[in-house]
Amino acid sequence: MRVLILGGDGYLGWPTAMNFSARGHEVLVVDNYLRRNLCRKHDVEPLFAPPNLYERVRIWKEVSGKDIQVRVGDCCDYHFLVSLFKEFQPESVIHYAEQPSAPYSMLNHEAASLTLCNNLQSTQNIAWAIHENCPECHIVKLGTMGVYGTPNIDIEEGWIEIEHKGRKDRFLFPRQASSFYHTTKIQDTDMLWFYVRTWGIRVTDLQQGPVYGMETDETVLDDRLGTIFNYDEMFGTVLNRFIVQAVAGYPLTVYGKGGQTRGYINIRDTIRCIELAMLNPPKAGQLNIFNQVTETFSVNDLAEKVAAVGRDRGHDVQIKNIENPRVEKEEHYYNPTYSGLKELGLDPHLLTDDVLDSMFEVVEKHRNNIHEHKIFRGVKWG
Ligand code: USQ
Repeated sequence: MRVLILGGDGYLGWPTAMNFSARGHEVLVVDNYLRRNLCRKHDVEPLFAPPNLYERVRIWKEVSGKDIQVRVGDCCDYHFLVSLFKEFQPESVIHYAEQPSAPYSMLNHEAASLTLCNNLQSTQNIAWAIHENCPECHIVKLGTMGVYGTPNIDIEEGWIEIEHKGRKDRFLFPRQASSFYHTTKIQDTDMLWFYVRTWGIRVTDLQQGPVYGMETDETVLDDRLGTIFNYDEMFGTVLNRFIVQAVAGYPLTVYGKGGQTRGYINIRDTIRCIELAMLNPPKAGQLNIFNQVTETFSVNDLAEKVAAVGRDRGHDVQIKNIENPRVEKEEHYYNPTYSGLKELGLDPHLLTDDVLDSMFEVVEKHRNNIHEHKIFRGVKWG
């Protein structure tokens, strides 16, 4: 397939680009380096500095013999985006081009506004670019499980049938996010659902849980092909952070009681899910929603697993419950459905001690790059 990957420089975007290229898809990656720039601005650079996108594709060509095309630009610039659709005529567009951090979105007014404008304008532009240029093109948008919040009922895969006063209808499952970033992900789903109903475009929304890991079949081919790996409070996800903290001898930062439960997924499975979604597009005028997680854990479960493997590897791992900077339930019911992607063929990589060991190995190799001041700054929701 001809695949346009928007946000192709990011934690998930670059490994997706290499994987799709390796599997024979024709890939164009686009990015405006927003993530890199925000990391630089806020002094939270990743564990190792990846080469720029042009350099990344040169290294990929050297290693694999395959081409990936690159454009550097902003998806919020409609003329730029339209030029990509006209020139490349993608069959699928993978939409990763959003500001992905919940804490960043709660930092201050400027950060909240950037999150709002970037996430909604990019999504709006993609819908219009498709409507006006490639109406058959399938949008695969990365959503988030966080849109559902932590309701006291089972979470369905996107939709719920409601019977009210003797009549029935099917609606999007109720959403009530616990950060402003997550709220923009509710809004972009609503926007796409409107355009699906109105224009008959094709969209898949993948409600993904926090991702962990840094190794895929392609990143392991050459150190220079590694993905952006953040361990700071704003751009690092919890399990990735805990591994770095364990290696640095920094007590694992469990927020509050640590009973917060989420659905997690290995980065390898993320990429597979994106491809499965892409290869199984909805009909025109249909919105597919999948819950993209493979197992659920509480923060306490993750801390204990990391501590056990870390101690076996000789690290002095401590766990510390610290005051929760976020406003979220610390003890709650959590039972999401996540069968759709398995039915399409996902064979999950679960969180085993071997997986944790291999994450430790990579982080230990870069231990001299860990800066403790980046680990916790306490961005408060309140
Ligand atoms: N947490 C801790 N200690 C930490 C960091 C996090 O206890 O040092 C807790 C958080 O309070 C939260 C849980 O761990 O309850 C997960 O936090 P996270 O930072 O790993 O994930 P989150 O902020 O929810 O966001 C991440 C990605 C986001 C994605 C989302 C999926 O940054 O892009 O959309 O995971 S989900 O959480 O399902 O909404």
